[in-house]
Amino acid sequence: MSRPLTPVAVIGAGGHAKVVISTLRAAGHTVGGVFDDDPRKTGISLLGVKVLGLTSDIVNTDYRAAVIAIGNNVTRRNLAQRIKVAEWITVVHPAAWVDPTVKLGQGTVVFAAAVIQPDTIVGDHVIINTGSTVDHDCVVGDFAHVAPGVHLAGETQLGEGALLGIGVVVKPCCRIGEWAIVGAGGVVVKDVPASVTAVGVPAVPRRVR
Ligand code: JB2
Repeated sequence: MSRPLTPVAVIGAGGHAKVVISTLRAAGHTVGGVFDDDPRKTGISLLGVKVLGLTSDIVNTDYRAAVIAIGNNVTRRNLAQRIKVAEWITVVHPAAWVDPTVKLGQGTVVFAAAVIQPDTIVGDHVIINTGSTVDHDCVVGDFAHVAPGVHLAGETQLGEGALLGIGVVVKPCCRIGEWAIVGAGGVVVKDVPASVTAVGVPAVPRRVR
């Protein structure tokens, strides 16, 4: 008989958290409670799960497993560094396809209808959002976000904290640097340097942050 999964704490009480809760449930987890640093959210319910307190309150609970459910990449990184839990769990929706050769880091979420193809490596606390595809031999850095409907062709590399907005398409073998952003609908046909925001078709650098 398989061991029941331990209840999971969700960190963040916004829109992204709703999708994370839904994905956790679809994957067979029980969501025990939500934590958020906005004190006005304490006591509200998210998909029937109560916001129990601030993130600093987690240490006083029995939750051993948690997932950070905040879309902002910098915030996710900062919280991952600050909060101590026994396990950051990795969640894959049962309606996603992740090839068995793929490596997924801790705290990473893969939403419904996403596809990740062979020999791709995905880091920690990454969001592979609804209906996105990551083809073979890609590398996706820690804290990156692949938004809904993004298509990453084979052998592309996405640096730590990079954000690909909704509907972005990336040509094979392109490299997108750390903390770079590609705006919604952009088509990447050549490398995007670190910390640059690129937009358009083809995507061109607009500014350096
Ligand atoms: O710096 C922070 C911080 N900033 C926002 N530290 C901590 N501890 N918490 C923070 N938060 C909390 O994250 C806010 O109190 C709020 O409850 C939550 C963010 O909620 P929001 O609905 O604004 O965004 P989201 O992260 O849930 O969703 C965004 O990202 C998703 C990927 C939205 O853009 C969604 O549309 C998107 N799908």
